[in-house]
This record gives sequence, C-alpha cells and structure tokens, in this order.
Amino acid sequence: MLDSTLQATLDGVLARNPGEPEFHQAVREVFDSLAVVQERHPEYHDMAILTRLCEPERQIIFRVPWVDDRGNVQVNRGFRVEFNSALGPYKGGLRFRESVNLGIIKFLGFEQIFKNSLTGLPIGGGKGGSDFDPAGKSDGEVMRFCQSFMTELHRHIGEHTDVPAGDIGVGAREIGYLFGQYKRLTNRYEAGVLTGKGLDWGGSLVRKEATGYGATIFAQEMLGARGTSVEGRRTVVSGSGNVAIYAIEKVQQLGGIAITASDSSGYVIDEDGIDLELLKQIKEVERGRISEYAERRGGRSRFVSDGSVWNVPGDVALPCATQNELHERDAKKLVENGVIAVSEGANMPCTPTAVEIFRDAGVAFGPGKAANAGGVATSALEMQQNASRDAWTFDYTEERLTDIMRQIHTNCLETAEEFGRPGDYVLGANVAGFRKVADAMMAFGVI
Ligand code: NDP
Ligand code: 2IT
Repeated sequence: MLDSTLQATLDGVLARNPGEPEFHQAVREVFDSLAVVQERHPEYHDMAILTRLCEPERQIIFRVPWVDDRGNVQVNRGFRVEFNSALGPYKGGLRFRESVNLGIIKFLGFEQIFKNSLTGLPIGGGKGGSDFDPAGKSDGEVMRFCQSFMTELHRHIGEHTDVPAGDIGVGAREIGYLFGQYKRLTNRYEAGVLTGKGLDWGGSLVRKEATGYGATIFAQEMLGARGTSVEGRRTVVSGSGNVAIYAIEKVQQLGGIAITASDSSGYVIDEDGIDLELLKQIKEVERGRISEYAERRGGRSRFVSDGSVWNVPGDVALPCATQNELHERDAKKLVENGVIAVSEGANMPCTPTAVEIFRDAGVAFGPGKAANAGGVATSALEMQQNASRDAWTFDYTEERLTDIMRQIHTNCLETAEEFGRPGDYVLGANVAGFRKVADAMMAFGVI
C-alpha cells in the first residue's frame, strides 16, 4: 500500500501519460518499492524527486523516410527518450521492431535509469528505437533505414551527451551502419558515441556476450546465496537472440543444461541440451527461424509451435525475449514444476502477477534492471576503452563484468535486508538504483 502522498504522485504520473500501459507498469513497480524510502527521506518528496524522475528530460520523435528495394518510399517513426542524466550521459539501446511506440520506449528508458545506476558506472538513462523491423529486409534496406535514422539522431547524441547501443532488432550490423553515417555527418571518429561496435572499429570484447552472461551469473549468485549453484540444473530459456544465446553459453560453462530456446514462432526443446554452435549458425549467421534447429538437430529435440515454453519443467528459468512474455499461468506452472530461480535477461518479461507468484512461492527472482545490467555495464566499459584509446583482453573484460554482477547482487541483497525485506531483489534493485540517482538530483537543485 502506498501512503497518500506517494499515491497522489503516482496518480499524477499515470494521468499525464495516458495510453502507455508498459510505462505505467514500470512506474508502478518502482513506486511500490519506494514506499519504504519515502518514510525515511521526506526530503525527496519536498524536492519532487519522483515527479521529476518520471518526466523525461527530453523526448525526440522524428520521421524516418527511406526507399525500399522496389523503389517505394517508406516512412517510419524514430524515437529517442533522454530520460535522466544525473549520473552521466544518457545511455541505453535502440529497439527496431514493428510494435515500438512511445510508451514502450519510455518504459525501457525509465528502467534504464535504475539499471545504469546499479552498475556503479557513470551513465544516465535513455532509450530509443523505431517501428521499423529489420526482419525480412535486405541489407541494403536496413542500411538505408539506418542512414536516414541517424541523419536526424546525430544532432542529439555524442560521447558526452547520449550514447545509444543495441536492443531487439539492433545488433552489430545495424550499429555499423549507424556509426558509419554518424562519422560521415560529423566528420569525427567519435568511437564513444555508440556501443556494441565491431571489434575492428572500437568495439569491446565481451560486449556481445555480456547481457546473457550477466543474467546467468546473476542466477548463479542468487543460487549461491542459497547454498547451491547452476551446475547440473535444467534451465529453461526463452528467446534465441543476442541475450538468450549467451545466457545459454554461460549456463553451459557453469555446468548447467539449457534445454530450450524460442522465437516469435514457437520454441524448441532439446533434452540433450541445446547445441549452441547450431543455434548460433541458424540465428546469428543465417537469421533463420527456431524450427530449423529441431529439423537439423534431430535426436531428442523437437519444435513446438503452440503452447508456452514455460510449461517445460526446469530448475532455473531465464526469460530472454521480450516484455510481458511470462504470465500468471506460466509462473504457476513453473512453480508447480519446482523452479528455484528466475533471472530476467529481458526487460520486464514477467508480468506483475507472475512476479508475485514467484515471491509468494519463495523462488529467487532477479528483476531485469539488476539481472540484465551486464550488457549496459560492458557498454560503459567499451566507453572507457574508447576514451583511453585502448582495447582490453577478453579475460580482463569478463572479470570486470563478473565483478560488477556480483556487486549488483550484493547491493540488492543488502539493501533489501536494510529495509526489512530480506531476499526481495525487486525492492533491493529499485531502492539501491533510486537512492544514487535521487541523491545526485538533490545535489543539483531543481533542474
Ligand atoms: P534480439 O533481437 O537479438 O532477440 C530477440 C529475441 O526475442 C528473438 O528470439 C525474438 O524472436 C524474440 N522476441 C522478440 N519479441 C518477441 C515477441 N513479441 N514474442 C516472442 N518472441 C519475441 O534481442 P535481444 O536478445 O538483444 O533482446 C532480448 C531482450 O533482452 C529484450 O527485452 C531487450 O530489451 C533485453 N535486453 C537486451 C540487452 C542487449 O544488450 N541486447 C541488454 C539488456 C536487456 P523473433 O526472431 O521471432 O523476433
Ligand atoms: O536494455 C539494455 O540495457 C540494453 N539494451 C543495453 C543498453 C546499452 O547501452 O548497452
């Protein structure tokens, strides 16, 4: 229950942002956690910290015209929401997918503020994207779209201002086209303006792997706190993109067995454990569909086109596809099947009711803003390397990532304990992420 001042603030935020259910969902969750902070820190309310935090510093919406392979003019909509720069330049990915709208970008940007704060690195929160979907487009079409997108975006970003990266639908190919156009328009080799770059032109080792590795490391830490580990554990994974692939890789490195992967057409289950080289070949190289995995793998693997991947029994669940992909019934099924840990590789993949079910059942639950922070943290390490014109080794960079994930885990756990909710990683992540941003905003005065 929120007290009346907090409730009034929340009502105000919801009312001034109509028709944005995902943004409302993300804001509500944070407010629920912050009730305990508000009691101890009335000064935050006096300075309208929450009201200001929920209002993006800047929102840019722009037309993205481009010409398809048949010579037809296409028009998409571009977004960049520069949410909060109290801790550093706005930082966060770009999502290219048909379903993208302002509310989705705002929920992602809002979550990014707290996630970036939790990394302990100097990055603010932002997010962007477009309702353009690279799936089914030729390389030439993707290139022309990216060039048009950057022709507007370049005026708003910069290594000290706003540093985009990838998200759904944006990988190394898209970042390459975007960086090329930025370089051409500005006549500057400003490597730190984008992260997730190719290794030959300013990218960081481990960035590609970082989000997925980090989500599994977070699961390992949560299990460690309960005296067990990922080793030997059956792990159910959704998605088969950047995050899912490297979450599976880390599960395998830690001795676990990842038995599923999915995309928007269905899921595959492989009782012998996912063959990662085959999955990478189909998804990263050929940009194919997940059903091809079962066709080529054979053995004890099969493709399921109807039904939920969460019906597959497992000890650990790693949702790595998209928001609200794991519902109440899925959570019930997972609990019934004995799941002990859930670590969110995706942003907000579990619905609020699903999260409640995990909490009531005593399942270790790692919320996305903590569990998937390894990606943006390694983006910040890429920025460090760019600023010092250096390139670190894989091992050194991975060691830094692992340390950061462990620190986030400890911070969440200790903060939850401090506020009388031991083991509540949602509360721990929201409060720990919030405090640092709020204190910086207090220091800056009303801006
Ligand atoms: P990719 O585009 O590489 O992969 C996305 C995967 O999720 C694909 O398998 C895709 O299937 C599936 N998917 C996407 N939307 C849906 C949907 N509506 N229903 C079913 N399946 C869907 O993206 P990422 O792996 O980079 O991102 C996955 C999640 O992780 C997102 O929530 C993102 O915000 C989050 N994240 C990503 C980070 C990163 O560094 N990349 C960092 C932190 C979080 P299909 O091929 O059919 O579209
Ligand atoms: O949601 C996320 O944290 C990302 N998509 C990564 C952001 C980044 O700047 O690396």
